[in-house]
Amino acid sequence: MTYRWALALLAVPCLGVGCGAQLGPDTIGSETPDSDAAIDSRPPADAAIDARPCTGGNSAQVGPDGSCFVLVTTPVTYVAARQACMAMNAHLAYLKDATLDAFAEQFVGTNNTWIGGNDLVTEGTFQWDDGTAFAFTAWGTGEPNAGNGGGYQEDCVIIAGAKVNKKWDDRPCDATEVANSGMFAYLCNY
Ligand SMILES: [Ca+2]
Ligand SMILES: [Ca+2]
Repeated sequence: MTYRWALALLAVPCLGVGCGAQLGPDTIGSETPDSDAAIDSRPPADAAIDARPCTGGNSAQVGPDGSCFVLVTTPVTYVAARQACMAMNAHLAYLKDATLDAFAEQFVGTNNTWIGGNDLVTEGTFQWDDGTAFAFTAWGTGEPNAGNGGGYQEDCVIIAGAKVNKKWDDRPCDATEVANSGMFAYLCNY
């Protein structure tokens, strides 16, 4: 399986009960936690995608790993954000180390912004949309708090740009859980 195909499989929408079953050992094994840093070692077939100009959304900027981050400030649900990133042949951003996270926190400004993490498969166990577990984290104080102590479901992760200290916060994935919540800007990466 080529890396490119592995990425395509990993990009299949995967939310809710049974989601994990779609990520077989092959696809999980093909994306190690460090693979995002290995852009230079990607095969030629994938290089063409990464060679695209870094443009799109409301603003776009090359990150410290050389990949492209695209910020869209129109508030949408987590699923809609994921699909919008896929439509630009990208994915919601995985912030797997402090350098990437610091860049992303600065880049999103004051926007509360979806990144590609959630605990939809197992409550309390967050993972990136590529199936890798959270290793590095940058939770805000008291987060994740699962809806202020479990009062409601908070299963998707934002950079809380509207807060002074930003950092990560689990929030409802859509507006069905809490009125006027669950719709945020989003950060795509490719
Ligand atoms: Ca949760
Ligand atoms: Ca929270």
